[in-house]
Amino acid sequence: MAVLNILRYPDPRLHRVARPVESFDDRLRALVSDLAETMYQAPGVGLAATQVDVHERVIVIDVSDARDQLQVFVNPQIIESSDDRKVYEEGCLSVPGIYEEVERPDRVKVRACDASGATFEIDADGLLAVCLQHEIDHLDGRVFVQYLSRLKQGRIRAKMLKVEREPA
Ligand code: GNR
Ligand code: NI
Repeated sequence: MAVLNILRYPDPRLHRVARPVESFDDRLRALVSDLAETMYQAPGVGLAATQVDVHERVIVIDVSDARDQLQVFVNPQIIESSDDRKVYEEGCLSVPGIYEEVERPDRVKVRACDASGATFEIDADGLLAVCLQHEIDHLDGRVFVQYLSRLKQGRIRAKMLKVEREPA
């Protein structure tokens, strides 16, 4: 188990497209365990492997209040999205301190595998639906700030580069 370093926007590695997992082995289970530990320590409600510079299609999510309902999604795919859309104020561990409204489909159906390779489907709404879309975007190299205006993206980029230069 290890807490991994989380890449920060505008790191270009956040824009790599992750490849599908092919082997459901101990290495994958170790990655899932490290992602979960990193997410809980942050703390965050979700984490995509891309954020820790591992470009494989693996996500962990826990939207429970007690932080005891870990959900693992390997090779997740959105197979249905609602026409209804909803605005949610999103944040991201890779863009610390920035919270902005993003509009997305309100409900999604996702097909994925668990850490042992068994396929399952889930109908998600609320925060889970937001989080699944936010995390799958990470696997496709997209960060939520890319949904904002060019002006806001520029301001966020400048702020992140400034913070990066300041000592902790
Ligand atoms: O911890 C997180 N909170 C959050 C809040 C609103 C919408 C999305 C998220 S995901 C984020 C963790 C993260 O950056 N995952 O990639
Ligand atoms: Ni994020």
